[in-house]
Amino acid sequence: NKRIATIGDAMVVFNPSKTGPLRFVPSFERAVGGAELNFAIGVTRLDMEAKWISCIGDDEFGKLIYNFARGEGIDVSYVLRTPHIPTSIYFKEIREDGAGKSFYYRNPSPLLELTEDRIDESVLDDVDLLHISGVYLAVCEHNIQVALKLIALAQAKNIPISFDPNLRLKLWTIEDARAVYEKVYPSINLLLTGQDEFELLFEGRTVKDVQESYKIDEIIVKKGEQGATVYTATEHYDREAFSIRAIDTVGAGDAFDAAYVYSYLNGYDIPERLRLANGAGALVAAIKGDNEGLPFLQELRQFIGDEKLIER
Ligand code: ADP
Ligand code: KDG
Repeated sequence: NKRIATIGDAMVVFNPSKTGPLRFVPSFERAVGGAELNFAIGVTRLDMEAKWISCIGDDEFGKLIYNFARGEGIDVSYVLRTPHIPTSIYFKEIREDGAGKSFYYRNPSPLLELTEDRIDESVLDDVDLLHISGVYLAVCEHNIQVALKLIALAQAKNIPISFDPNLRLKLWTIEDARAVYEKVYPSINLLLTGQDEFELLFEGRTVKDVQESYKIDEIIVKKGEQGATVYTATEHYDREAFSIRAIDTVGAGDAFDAAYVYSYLNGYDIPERLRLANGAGALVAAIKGDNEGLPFLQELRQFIGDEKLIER
């Protein structure tokens, strides 16, 4: 099986019991989230192996997250615990159309304790792809140094790198994000970005221009209910989304990334990767929660119509 590594914060998520402004929501359901952990769950459910590098609080919520990640079959041998900083949490607001808004309680994040010197050179020894997301880069200042170390290690071992900017303007400014991402783009093979995010980050530059300046093999633009487009140096491929009723779109992008990376590492052609990735994104958007909808391989195949679902 192929194996990926990723690094990032995880949080206890409080999902609202009803839609609308948070101040009118009286109760919440506790779940677990965090962009990179969602990604790790996504690839694991698709029969790959995932190493999730992190640091969580040595508290009740940290124990919950640790057990949850283990339960999903993720390699947690690089998950540190700190008694000094509480595990991050966030509350989610959901609009009628399924769009979500996050209210974070994650500053400081336990990732403050995961410094560069705690990353062992061997961490990527058995890994086929490194996935970095912008949430990680935003959470603590030193994370950029840690990420650059991992990126350098990956490059030295010829391991492909995927990057999702996952721009969170509640965590930092667009200027800070742009400056940090500039350091990452030249090293990556896959850029998995939302359409509006691409426009915010690159301010009117074309995909072709961005692709050529940083020599990115594939730029994958996610377009919500419009599906997604992949740009290579010479071609582009467009694919419609699957039709669903969106309940909670938070996490759809991570699901898309997981299925895209899965099919990329397994040698599928681009149209097929798009089909699987759109399918995974739709399945997460169709139910409440950041990662509950992440499909197992067979569920994904059934949803996109490759396998027949017999239920009686
Ligand atoms: P991000 O969370 O990164 O901004 P999107 O919201 O574009 O990403 O969602 C990622 C992918 O999930 C989309 O490209 C699409 O495949 C799927 N998706 C998201 N929202 C919907 C929806 N309303 N209907 C169908 N598919 C969706
Ligand atoms: O992509 C989904 C994540 O954004 C969510 O699970 C948690 O907002 C989150 C974050 O910052 O990681």
